Formats: sequence, C-alpha cells, structure tokens
Amino acid sequence: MSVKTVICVLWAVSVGQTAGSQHGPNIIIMLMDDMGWGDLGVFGEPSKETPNLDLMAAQGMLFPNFYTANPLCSPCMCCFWACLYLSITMSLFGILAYCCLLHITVCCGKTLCDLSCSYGDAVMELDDSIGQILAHLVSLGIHNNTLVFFTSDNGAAVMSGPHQSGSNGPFLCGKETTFEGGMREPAIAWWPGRIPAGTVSHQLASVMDLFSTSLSVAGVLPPDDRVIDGLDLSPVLINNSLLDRPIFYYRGNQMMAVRIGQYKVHYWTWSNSWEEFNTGINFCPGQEVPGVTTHTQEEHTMQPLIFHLGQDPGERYPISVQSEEYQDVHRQVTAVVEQHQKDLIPGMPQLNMCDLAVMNWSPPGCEQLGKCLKPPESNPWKCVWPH
Ligand SMILES: [Ca+2]
Repeated sequence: MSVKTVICVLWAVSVGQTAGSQHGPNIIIMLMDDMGWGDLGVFGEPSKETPNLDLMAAQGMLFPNFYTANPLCSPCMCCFWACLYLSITMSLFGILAYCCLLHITVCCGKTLCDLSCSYGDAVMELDDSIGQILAHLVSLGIHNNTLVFFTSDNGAAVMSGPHQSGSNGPFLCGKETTFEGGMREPAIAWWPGRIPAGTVSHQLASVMDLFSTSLSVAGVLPPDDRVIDGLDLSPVLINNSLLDRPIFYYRGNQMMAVRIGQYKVHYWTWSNSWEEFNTGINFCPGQEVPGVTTHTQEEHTMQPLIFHLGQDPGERYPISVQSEEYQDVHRQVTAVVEQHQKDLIPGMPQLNMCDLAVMNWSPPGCEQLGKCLKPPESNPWKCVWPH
C-alpha cells in the first residue's frame, strides 16, 4: 500500500531581511496535513522519529493544548489564506507566500505509484526537511529575527488504518470528529532569543490565533471593521503568560463542544453515520465509547456530557450530572456559550461548491495502468456537505 501524506507549508517571509534588520520579523508558518498530536517524539511517540521537531521544541515553546479551527483540512486552510490575504496589504511587510503541496512522493526516494512505505517514513522525511529549514535560517543569520510556528490542520486520519495514518496519542478518535483526536494538534513556536528555550505553554490556543499573533509581532494593528476570533499570543510566546479563553469545537455550522480550562462540554456527539460505518469506515477504530462516539448525531443540549481532560484525556468517563463539579462547570460554560452565540456573526459558506470535473479522474500513474477516465465538462453546483 502506498502512503500519501500532503504537507502544506505556508511561508510568510519578509523580503530583504538580514541579521540585525530594523524591520519586522520574518514569520514562517508550517501547517502539516493530518499529522497527529502523538506523532512527535516530544509528545511521547515511542519510535522517536522526529528528532528535529523535538529539538525545535527544546529550543522553543511547546503547546500541548493547541487546537485547529475545524477537524477537516479546507476550513482550517482558510484561516491561513485569510491571514496571508490580509498580510499582503501590510505596508511594513513584503510577503512571499508559497503554498507547497508536497505529496510525499519522495519518501523512500521512489515515485508514489509503486511505493511501499509507511506513514512513519513520511514523518521522518518531513522532520528532516524542517531541520534543514531551521538550520538554513541559522546559516543565514536571521534566526533571531524569525518566528517559526509548526502545527497541523487536523488530527490523524485514524480511519485509514494503523500503518497509513499518524497517532493522536491518548486522545479519542481522529480527523473529521470534534473529539480531542480530531482537533488537538501538535504545536511548536520557535524564535531563538525571543521565545525562551525549553518552555511548555499550557495556554488554550487555536490556529486562528496565528493571524492576530503575526500582526502583533509585525507591529500591525488588526482591522477594526470585523470581529477577529483569534487571540494575540505574543504575551504567551515572550512571557509565557496565560490568557483566559474558551475553545469552541465546530463541525460544519454546528457547535459540538466547548472547552473551558480543563473541562470539555459536549452539546452534540457524532463520529460518523451508521451507513458509512457499515461500509467499514470507522473514525474511532478500537475506541468506541458508548453514548459518546455515537453513529447518529446526538443532542445533549439540555444535559451536556462533561469531561475533565486533565484526568480523562480520552473522553471516556463523563462527570456525574449529580455532582457539584458538574453543576459548577455547567453554570460557567452556559454563560460562555450564551455570550458566544450572542456575538457570533454567521459567515456565508464559500466551500459548498461541488464539480465532478475536478474529482480525481486521472490519479498519478493511471496512464501506466490504463485506467485514466476522461473528466466530464465543468458544471459546478451548490452542494450539501454532511459535516
Ligand atoms: Ca488535513
């Protein structure tokens, strides 16, 4: 079986930067595709396949409580494009933006079609590349003026099987779900001389914060004609401050859960449909939790499921609704959710277009196999996504 891992690396590099420059810092954001929290040696991956990322964490700040904005690729990527789009209007910055979609055809040094390699091989290639990028920054002498942030767009796609996907460590389920395995991501910030080396921040943080943070470290004010959901993490990066904030877990337009402090409160639960599950697709293989990893969309609005992620990172043991702890958390989170719903301005969906012409009619290598199909005429229509 071949492994196809896609990495999207977004670079925002200020032009003409040299050591000791008076201009704003360079900012590099590295966004991995489907890499899981548990894939990094520094988070406990036993085969230690990420020495460069582990070194990056040792030289920078590790975020064990970092979240994506959505457990699927595209909505998460949008945060970054929005960030870059606004960034290129900045007068202080010259921006070079590259999106490198690197199908890891290089792993094992062969082409993808006849490739036999594991997810671990792809991770090792990726880790090596990141080591080279950081070393290059040092060799250019611009490392003290460059913020590098590493994270992933969603959790590991555990439905693909143990050798074809990454690890979400102790967390429940994976990609496409709003359980921790789908939304909690590995994250490292690196900026020698500014971010204290070897630090761990327990800040609840989100990929959306990278926009506000990038503006802040560049000395640019955010636009004031809209609500910005991300926080400026620069006090966290520089002073290891802790900012009080909730994390909202969305699947499509539905707010599924909220985290405040160590508590996670599920208003809805869903893994995938029975229909899909019965075809052999399991978003939570070996991790079914009755009443939690449900195959129908279950509403718990009146009596949400509450977990203490510090004591129960796998979301297996809901806190008793009779307990004082439950009542306290429920009271607190209700106020947070009411405020959130009051402030929320729904956006217009922009990713609900389908077009048969852009589907994978001609996968790489199909010519050799004689199995290429001719795509139909482009005829996009508005379609409904189930999540
Ligand atoms: Ca992804």
